[in-house]
Amino acid sequence: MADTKAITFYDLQVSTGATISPFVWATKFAIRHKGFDLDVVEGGFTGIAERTGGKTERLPAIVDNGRWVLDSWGIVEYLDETYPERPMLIPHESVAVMTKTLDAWFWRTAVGPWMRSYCADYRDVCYEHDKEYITSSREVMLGGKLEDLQAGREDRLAAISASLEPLRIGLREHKFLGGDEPNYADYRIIGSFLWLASLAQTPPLAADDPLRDWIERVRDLFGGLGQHPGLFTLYGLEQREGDVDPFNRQAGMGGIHKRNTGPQSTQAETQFITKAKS
Ligand SMILES: N[C@@H](CCC(=O)N[C@@H](CS)C(=O)NCC(=O)O)C(=O)O
Repeated sequence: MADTKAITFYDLQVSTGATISPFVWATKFAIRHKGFDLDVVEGGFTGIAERTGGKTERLPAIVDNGRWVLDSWGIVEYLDETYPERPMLIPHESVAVMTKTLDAWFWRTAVGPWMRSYCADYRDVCYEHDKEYITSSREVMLGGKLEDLQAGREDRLAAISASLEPLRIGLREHKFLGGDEPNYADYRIIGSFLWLASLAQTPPLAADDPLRDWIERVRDLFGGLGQHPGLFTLYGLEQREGDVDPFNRQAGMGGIHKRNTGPQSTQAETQFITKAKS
């Protein structure tokens, strides 16, 4: 690789020093994927506009060769367009479509429900000077008091985890969402898991969750970029009597996951589904 220069990176952190935002996490991984170091400008939620000289109220933002680039997706497009000779984040337009689809599903299925289950933790882990702003802005965003929304989360966490089965199925046969090598889809989803790890004071996933392999594999990339000591553990969700299984323990998979190699491979299923007739 030509050079290992650093890109100026505006971070969004909590009191442990860990990054919080899924967008910011995904962008950290994206910059390292392109082979650049991060020249981090630290800070929390309040004062983003002042820190960036009025350039933005939202993070991430980067400055590369004097050029400001805003927005996580905008930064990825910029990096691939400006440095096509370096490993691509979005090697084909189909990866953009699939990544946006997967990310939208993941937010609806997991990030939203987790946000409502951890919103008081989210506020509590912020810097003291951010807490007032985070309380008032997130209460408007979520439509209620943070403590009230978070209450009873133990009754919801197993079901949120269980709803991630499509991701488990996809990763059962592949090392990364990008295949043998990670791409931006991996960084987008790990960004949301690391957002959760930055604040979740009760683990959201079971200790033996099959997703753990992929999560830790991605966290370990780039010298352990996703292993910041301020992060809380994601594993250790307690299963109580009557809780749904937090993941599917029967590895049965049909549809595109079960290869049709001729009648021999479908015989048992055919016998089963036609047994009423015989
Ligand atoms: N479309 C933007 C969204 C960025 C965004 O919403 N960032 C949030 C952090 S998750 C932020 O900067 N929030 C500051 C605030 O809440 O005041 C992107 O992809 O970068």
